[in-house]
Amino acid sequence: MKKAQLKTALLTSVVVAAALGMSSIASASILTNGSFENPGVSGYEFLTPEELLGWKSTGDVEFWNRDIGAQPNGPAPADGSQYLELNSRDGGPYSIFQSFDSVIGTIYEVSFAYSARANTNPAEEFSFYFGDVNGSGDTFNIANGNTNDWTNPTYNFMATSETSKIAFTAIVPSTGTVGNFLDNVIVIDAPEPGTLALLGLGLAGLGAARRRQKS
Ligand SMILES: [Ca+2]
Repeated sequence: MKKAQLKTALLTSVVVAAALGMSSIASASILTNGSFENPGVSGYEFLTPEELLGWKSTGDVEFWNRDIGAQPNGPAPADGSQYLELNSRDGGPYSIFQSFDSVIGTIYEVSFAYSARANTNPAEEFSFYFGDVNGSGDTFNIANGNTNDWTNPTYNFMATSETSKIAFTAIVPSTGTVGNFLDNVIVIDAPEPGTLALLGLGLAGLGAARRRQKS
């Protein structure tokens, strides 16, 4: 390999490594236990707020594990082997939420999977909140009529506080033990267009360098 080729190859490696590094940082969720995999349960189990990892809740929630003792009334997990049923015990309305450190002015991408519970009234509904811990954020009411399959919405939000919060709260049903499955809740720093554009320019520059060497 000629010296110039070696230099280009090394430079390419650096840029590719940087790109891979960026993508792994960008894809790491800020949330803890967003897929409801911990603690592992057998079949389905009610968990008290004290038993939850990462999340807080206004009351007991229910974790389902579909690898152990598969249940007939829910879909396969959207991610991993467990998911959450928001309505779990009499009482309610049920809310599960998590706070995380955020940078004011930064855009965060939030995605999750939801499904209505099969074999019940499919007209389920829950609210999704993103904002500061005091509640002055955005709330979306989501009709949840898709049974035995997942719907995967994605939202972008700008943080207005150094501590942000997401929350899911049951609306229909607001009481009772059945309804509103959630899984694979992910919060990431949304990739900034400027960073991607710079990376693109870098790769284009490498291509130009290669073309110059060949000529
Ligand atoms: Ca999961």
